[in-house]
Amino acid sequence: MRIDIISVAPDLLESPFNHSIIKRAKNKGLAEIIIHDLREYGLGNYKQIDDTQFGGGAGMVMMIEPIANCIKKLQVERSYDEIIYMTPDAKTLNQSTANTLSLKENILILTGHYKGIDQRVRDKYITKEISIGDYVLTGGELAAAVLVDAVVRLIPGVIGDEQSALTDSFQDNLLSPPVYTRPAEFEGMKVPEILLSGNFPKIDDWRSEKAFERTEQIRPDLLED
Ligand code: 6GU
Repeated sequence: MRIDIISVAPDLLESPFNHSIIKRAKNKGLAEIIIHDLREYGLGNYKQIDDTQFGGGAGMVMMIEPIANCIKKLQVERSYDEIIYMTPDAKTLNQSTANTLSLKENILILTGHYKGIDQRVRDKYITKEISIGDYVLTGGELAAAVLVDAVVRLIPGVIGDEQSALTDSFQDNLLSPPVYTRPAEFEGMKVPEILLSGNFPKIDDWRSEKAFERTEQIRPDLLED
């Protein structure tokens, strides 16, 4: 999968993509992530990328021209399955969206700053808008890093143990059951007997039961649909 990201703060995106699983995905040639500095497409000597809002109001708005020029240039090289705008005023990212995106070939992600982007960018270029939760971040970069991490780890071959992406929390709309490792007893706290029993069908049942209990307690909304 090829992921292009347009950003006004490319530095923020360096580190998250050079660690662990994402790095492995890049090294194996399973994911290619390229960051484009929107400032390079800014207008005039000052490389302007934002301006005050028509109609008045606080906060600068990202202009359409630099973004349009950047997107058009990228579209000469490839056509994108999705052009995604990261913004808090969108539907929240969930596992199902991550699963769908992990099957795409080419994705372009636009990250916003300031008060947002000129609505005409959204109308003309954006095919999907994603928020990562009901709170506001300074910019879309960290949100884009979250999205890319959630998607890239699902690309077949990225995670060594094929099981593990499938048994994640949320993959079946349930939270994960509790997990334990050695020692079997720590300061009087014992690991549940069943996990030491070697009875794997029973262990599976126990895990399902605990996953359900945990979901019921913490995220009952997940059980509604
Ligand atoms: Cl995608 N962007 C910003 N700036 N804030 C957010 C967000 C995105 N998702 C949640 N909060």
